[in-house]
Amino acid sequence: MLGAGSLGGLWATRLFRAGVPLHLILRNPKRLAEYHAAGGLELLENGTSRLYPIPAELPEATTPIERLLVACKAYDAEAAVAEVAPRLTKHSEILLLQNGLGSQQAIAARWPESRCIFISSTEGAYREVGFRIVHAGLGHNWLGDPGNRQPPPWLAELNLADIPYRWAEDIMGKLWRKLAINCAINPLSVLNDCHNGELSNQPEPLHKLCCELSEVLRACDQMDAADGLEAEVLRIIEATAQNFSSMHQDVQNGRRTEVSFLLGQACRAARQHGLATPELCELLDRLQALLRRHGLPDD
Ligand code: NAD
Ligand code: KPL
Repeated sequence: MLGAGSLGGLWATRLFRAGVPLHLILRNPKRLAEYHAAGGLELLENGTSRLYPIPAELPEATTPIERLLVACKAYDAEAAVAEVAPRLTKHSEILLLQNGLGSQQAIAARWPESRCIFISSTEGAYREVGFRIVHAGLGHNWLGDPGNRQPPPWLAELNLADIPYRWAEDIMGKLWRKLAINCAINPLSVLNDCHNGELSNQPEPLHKLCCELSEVLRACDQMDAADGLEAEVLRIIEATAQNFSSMHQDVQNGRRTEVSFLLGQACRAARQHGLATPELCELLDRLQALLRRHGLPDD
């Protein structure tokens, strides 16, 4: 498990307690020492907290890796895999838990001998302090491989670990749909500094964004992902009315966002297909300007 943060920790603790053999790969000796001092990863779930002493190591350990679960942010994922790439076995698998699109394709292209499985997750987790992770929201995980519709034989291990999942023959559709939903909601929530629910007062900008996003999805051959996009965006705004979007939380906490893999990716796809998407472009410009004002990277 590379990237033992919020979502990675949620996966690692559930796999470990189900008896699935697993090692955490931590960034550097300081982080490894802190982890050993903490005694493991702590998961707070349904009001109960438990410590899981999952073995941990550094990227430069020498044991071969057959299956690598990557749970870093999209902007860190490729560099993180590069650090452990010499350890990957010939027919290894790389499971990619990143939101948005772009990082998965870069990794799949750079390590073609590994089977890359893309995961789209709607589960929610955050890190309180140190190695204490809170399972904050129920959700689902879609796993799929755009190059091979056959599920891998080990999927049932996820049942043992109580990880809610389905194999998605159309994983690109799932990832594009989530990307489009995030593009419609998250930047507006940042620019208006508001809960998701307050966006229901802005039907006109949401409508224009959803029209352009649907056009981009169709140009990318993602017809199913385009279908009913606006209705689902409005439904999610209602369902998450009291929440701040993940991008809003990132900006609020001074953390880098994954904008380049979300709205940036939608704008790049529009350009590649020769589509004019003035609303998306303007939204990206305004968002990037705000990020710079906050002293955050704009990519
Ligand atoms: P996070 O910041 O909590 O965790 C990422 C971890 O990766 C950090 O602990 C960081 O130190 C580690 N890392 C980065 N580079 C590394 C390297 N080279 N070697 C080892 N470790 C390295 O992030 P997160 O919230 O868990 O998000 C991970 C991905 O999952 C993102 O793409 C996010 O959008 C997606 N996601 C998160 C949630 C959630 O609820 N947290 C839900 C759905 C999707
Ligand atoms: O996924 C989300 C996020 O905040 O990242 C939702 C709640 C669906 C809003 O886009």
